[in-house]
Amino acid sequence: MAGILSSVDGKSKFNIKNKKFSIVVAEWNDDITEPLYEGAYSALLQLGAKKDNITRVNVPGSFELPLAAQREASQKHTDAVICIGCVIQGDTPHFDYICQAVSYGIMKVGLKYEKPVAFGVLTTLNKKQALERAGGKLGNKGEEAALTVVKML
Ligand code: RBF
Repeated sequence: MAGILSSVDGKSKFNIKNKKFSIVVAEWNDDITEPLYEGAYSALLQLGAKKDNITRVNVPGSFELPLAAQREASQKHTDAVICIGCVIQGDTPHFDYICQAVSYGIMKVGLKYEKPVAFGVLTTLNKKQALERAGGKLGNKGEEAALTVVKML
């Protein structure tokens, strides 16, 4: 896989084979969130995580990410959570409400449980910007979210 992982200097510096990850994925805009999930999942494997230690949880939309992330983070065995979503601006102010609630909610979960909880949520003005960040010319932000929690661990 090209992208940010190629800039990691020797992945063996991460010893995460016993770490347990949850990836929470919003189904809204799933043409974007699926490649983001794939990016996060394969990045974890490349960095040394074991398949059996990666759990996937789906939620309807990004607004539901904090609750599911909280449920995951509260499990004693969970070491880190990656939240995946894509909010695209429309004609009404819903974009601002959703983005603010989701970013704040996800941050609170990490602080409450003192575990890395990554914000792998695209907040874009249009679909083109989202595609560029979900495996397009600007990389895959799911992959970056996975690398972030591994570094935090
Ligand atoms: N969820 C997303 O993950 N991305 C979106 O772009 C998005 N747009 C929405 C636009 C409107 C007008 C509404 C009402 C919801 C939208 N949602 C979106 C869903 C939202 O995250 C949540 O699932 C629902 O509001 C139900 O709580």
